[in-house]
Amino acid sequence: MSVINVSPGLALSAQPNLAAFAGFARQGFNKIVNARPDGEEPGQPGNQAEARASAAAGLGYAFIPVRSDAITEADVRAFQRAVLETEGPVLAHCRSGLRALILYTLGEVLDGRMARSEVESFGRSLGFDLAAAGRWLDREAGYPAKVKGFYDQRTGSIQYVVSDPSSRVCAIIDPVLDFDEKSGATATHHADAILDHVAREGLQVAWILDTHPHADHLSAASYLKQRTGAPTAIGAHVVDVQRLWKGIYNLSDFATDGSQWDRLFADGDRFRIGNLDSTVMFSPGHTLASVTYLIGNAAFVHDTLFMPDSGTARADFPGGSAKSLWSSIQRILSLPDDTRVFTGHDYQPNGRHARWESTVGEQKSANRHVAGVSEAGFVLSREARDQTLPMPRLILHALQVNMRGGRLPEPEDNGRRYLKFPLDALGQAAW
Ligand SMILES: N[C@@H](CCC(=O)N[C@@H](CS)C(=O)NCC(=O)O)C(=O)O
Ligand SMILES: [Fe+2]
Repeated sequence: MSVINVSPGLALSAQPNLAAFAGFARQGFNKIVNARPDGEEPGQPGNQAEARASAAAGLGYAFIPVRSDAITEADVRAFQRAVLETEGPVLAHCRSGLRALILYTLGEVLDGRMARSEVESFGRSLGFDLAAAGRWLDREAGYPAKVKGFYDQRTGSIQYVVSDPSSRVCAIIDPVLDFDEKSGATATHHADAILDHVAREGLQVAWILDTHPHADHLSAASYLKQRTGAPTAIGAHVVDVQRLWKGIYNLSDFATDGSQWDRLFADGDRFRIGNLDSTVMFSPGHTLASVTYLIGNAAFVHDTLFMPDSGTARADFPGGSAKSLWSSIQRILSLPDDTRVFTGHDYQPNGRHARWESTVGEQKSANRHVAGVSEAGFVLSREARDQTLPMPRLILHALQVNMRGGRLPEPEDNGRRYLKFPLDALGQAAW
């Protein structure tokens, strides 16, 4: 098996046989990176077998599967981390080695260590055609909105900073307030990482947006408003969610008028992020109040569609509806095929790295819950699957904070804040 050295920390090969893994360890490699989706051709060993062969050979292993026509920045960063985290060289492969080299090269250009003009000749020097990497860079450079995703491993949530490169104005979407339910501790590590990014890039925050009142994590909207002074916003139907949960929590003096946010968006409302035009689409189903933000050619769809290999969000929370979710998804899929789709969660199916960006075209052709499925079929399978899902770990913690726009409950007379839990209210336990 021929191995091509790319940098001191990285070498490439074509698809290796499992029998070669022990030899790689003897040659001094520390980790295998498999950049190839399973099932591309008969006889391909696949993720699980490669993970086992790596472990048996004493090698680390990372699964970063990509298709060369659907590479995203998350793939590039995951590949960089897999190499950087490893002391000693990594051997990366796909079918021919090309996709692994594309991932490496894109990271070098994004980080300014290689010029765009050097990409093709760098590829030729190693015997590869990197035209696809060049096309990726040119396409990204032409997008009206610049999107940076921040993944929260604890909750599988993706938070976004979306900015207008011409004015350096940005919006923050769905920021997470860290919460450890075992100790009751709150923290702002993720929100502060977003603020660091904003400061490093010289951005001005114009909006702090939530797509819906989250049921699985606390929103950092209120904290970020305190830190930046930017207005907060959410979908106007949040008032229906407030009414519903005010009852569940038995809160007597809680205002259910949405006054906890600076702006409530109705379907079709428009707003600006610098020179970027943004439109709000009402997208109910996962919750009563969910919205999609369409910013430039980027749709922030949160918990409607997940990545094509994951499918769709659940629709069984109080106020949820699989039928409404289907309609909302169809509306998203009626956007132009090249619309970029940014999802709100990724639960890393099959042990792959976290990914969050796709296109309407990819979703239409490959979403495992939606492509080639009828409305009736979707509703049936969505409802059946939802019956098997336990409630999110933090649903009772999260809603009472998120229906207050991400504010924690007021402190009691000892200065401490407390959460409150209704017992036997949701009726969906997984014993
Ligand atoms: N295990 C997670 C599940 C969170 C969850 O239910 N996520 C929602 C979005 S808020 C979902 O749609 N999940 C789909 C699924 O788990 O298949 C937790 O406990 O937090
Ligand atoms: Fe959600």
